[in-house]
Amino acid sequence: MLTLIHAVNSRSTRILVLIDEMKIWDKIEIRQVDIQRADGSGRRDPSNPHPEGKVPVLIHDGTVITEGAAIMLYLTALFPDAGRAPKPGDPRRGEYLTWLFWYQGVMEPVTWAEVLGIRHPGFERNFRGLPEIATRLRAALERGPWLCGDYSAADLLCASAFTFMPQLMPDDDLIRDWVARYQARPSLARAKDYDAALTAA
Ligand SMILES: N[C@@H](CCC(=O)N[C@@H](CS)C(=O)NCC(=O)O)C(=O)O
Repeated sequence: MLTLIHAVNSRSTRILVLIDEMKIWDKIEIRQVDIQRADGSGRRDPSNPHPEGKVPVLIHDGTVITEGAAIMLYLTALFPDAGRAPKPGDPRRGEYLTWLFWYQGVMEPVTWAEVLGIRHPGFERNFRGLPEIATRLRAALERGPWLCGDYSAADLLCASAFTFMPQLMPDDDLIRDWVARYQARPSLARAKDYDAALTAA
C-alpha cells in the first residue's frame, strides 16, 4: 500500500503533480497533515511519520521515504511504464539520476541561500551559485526540449523551484521558456485544484 503524507501548498504538492503526470491517483492514498509554516501558522502533526515533521513523505508497505527527489525516483521506478523517467538501461538514465540528486544536493540549498541572503565563501566553494545553475540548465535545454529529452520528473522538480521562487528566474530565454512549458502542463493546474478543494473542505 502506498500513502503520500501531504500538506496543501507545500513541497508535497509537486508530488501530486507527479502523481497526476503518471496517472496513478488510484494507486496512492493521500493523507493530509498539518505542518509548521514559515509564517508561524500550523503545527507539527503527531501523526506525521517524518522524523522532523515535514512533508512530503511516501509510505510504502510500512517503509517511510522522505526527500522530494527520493520520492520521485521511488515512484518512477515503481511505475516504470508511467513514462516520466528514462528506464534503467536507457542511455539518459544517468542524466535523470544526476538531475534529481543535483536538485536536492545543490539547487535547493543554493536557491534557499539566495532567497535568505546567506553568503559565505565556503558555501559558495562547495555549492557554487545561481550563475552555475543557469549555465547547467541552459546546456541541457540547448539539447532539449526537456532536461533528459522527454519530459520527466527531473523537469518537474527543477522547474518547480522557479515557480516557488520566481524572483530567482535566470535572465535566459531558454530557461524561461522551459519553466513556462512546465507551468502550462495540466498536471500543475490539477494539483492546485486538488489543494484548493482540500483547503475549502
Ligand atoms: N528536503 C526536504 C524538505 C522538506 C520541507 O522542508 N518541507 C516543508 C514544506 S515545503 C515542511 O514540511 N516544513 C515543515 C517544518 O519545517 O516543520 C524535501 O525536499 O523533501
